[in-house]
Amino acid sequence: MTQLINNDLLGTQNQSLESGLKSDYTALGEKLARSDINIEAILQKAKAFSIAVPSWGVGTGGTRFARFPGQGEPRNIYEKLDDCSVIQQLSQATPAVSLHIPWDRPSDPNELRQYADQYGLMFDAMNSNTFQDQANQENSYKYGSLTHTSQAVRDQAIAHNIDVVELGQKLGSKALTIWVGDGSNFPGQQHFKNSFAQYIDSIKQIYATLPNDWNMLLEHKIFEPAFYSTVIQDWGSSYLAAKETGERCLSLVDLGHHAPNVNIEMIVSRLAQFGKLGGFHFNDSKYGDDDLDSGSINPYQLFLVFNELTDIQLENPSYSPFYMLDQSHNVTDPIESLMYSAAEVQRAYVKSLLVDRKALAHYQQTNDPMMAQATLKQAYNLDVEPILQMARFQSNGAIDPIACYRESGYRQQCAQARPVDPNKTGSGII
Ligand code: LRH
Ligand code: MN
Ligand code: MN
Repeated sequence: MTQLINNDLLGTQNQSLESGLKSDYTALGEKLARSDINIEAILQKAKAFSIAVPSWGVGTGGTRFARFPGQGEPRNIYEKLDDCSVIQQLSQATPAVSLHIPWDRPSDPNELRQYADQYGLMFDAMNSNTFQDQANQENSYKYGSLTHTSQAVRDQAIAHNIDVVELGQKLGSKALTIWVGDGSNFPGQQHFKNSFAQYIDSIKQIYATLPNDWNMLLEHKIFEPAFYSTVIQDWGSSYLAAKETGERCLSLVDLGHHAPNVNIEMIVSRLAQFGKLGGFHFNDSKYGDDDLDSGSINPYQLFLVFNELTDIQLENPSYSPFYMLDQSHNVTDPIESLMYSAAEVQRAYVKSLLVDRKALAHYQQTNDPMMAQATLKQAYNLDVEPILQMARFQSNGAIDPIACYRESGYRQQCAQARPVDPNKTGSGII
């Protein structure tokens, strides 16, 4: 397998941290044993955890006002995969990449698959894009896509999604994620019922062509780019559309796509209870769709989301929604941020495994809110870092991925090999 970070460097870095890690791990194991928790069983689950990296996340994003390109940014999907392979090599938690089409459209899908293969990378859910006009496209998405008033525009958007599925099949993907920005900026601009009916009609046509082993994931978002109304603005609209469409059509929760203070963990529970929770875009947010690194603002919320997921998995161990990161970097090195985020999501998962569920059920049953929340906090407050580090170490990743990455000089090498494109220094998103 091709590895872009020198393995000798990785080995030397790990060696310098190994004995400290072993004592921390032993100490944590002893502490957990006092609560009848076997650290080895938790370690195995941590090692099995994985989350997909968004192809667009390895580039530096922009704001609506400006874009400051990072050094050595990937210029095409192959260079994006190079960066994703580094994230996987060091974090050992991100074996798959989620593509966005047409941003990542390969001229030869087989060649792209082989390129990913050399790194041991796979392709996770495919994302379609009908929120932007593309070159040589007959109709504009200025007033919407799958929900548009014009049948011709809807047909174009439907055809694009079908095309993305066909491409995804060649790459070994198993899901299509649909997010549309369709909506309106002014009261009265759009007929609520008609636009939703048009959306459902459009996705049914896409669903009809979906391979049997694929899922279709509907991603809702409260606002932006539409600022008055958005057709798929909430989990309710997403659920209704998914339910109307078919069994393999599910809802996807992007953590940043809700109003501040919304109880996202309860949305997770509701969708799962009715068999419609299909996947996640993990990130963090303080105000809106901020696309900040996972766990950087509200790690407790992330833990509470995983607390629900672990609860569901106890009943249904084979339940495995699609996990993806979706973040955008303006001020950090995207590789560092993605490695850090993957570990934060993994940390929330591991902590959720430590919740004393018997005790929690008892406190819920006996209406003891103090002890119920203390039971959750007991798991949340544990420092599980030695488990995460050991999981990476035993899987040939880095005990300290960011230190190892910085030491490798990978970014500096990319800066040499990938000079900044002067046409991409302007303003605007992505
Ligand atoms: C929309 C979104 C969606 C897109 C991505 C670029 O805000 O979260 O997932 O595909 O950003
Ligand atoms: Mn998203
Ligand atoms: Mn978003």
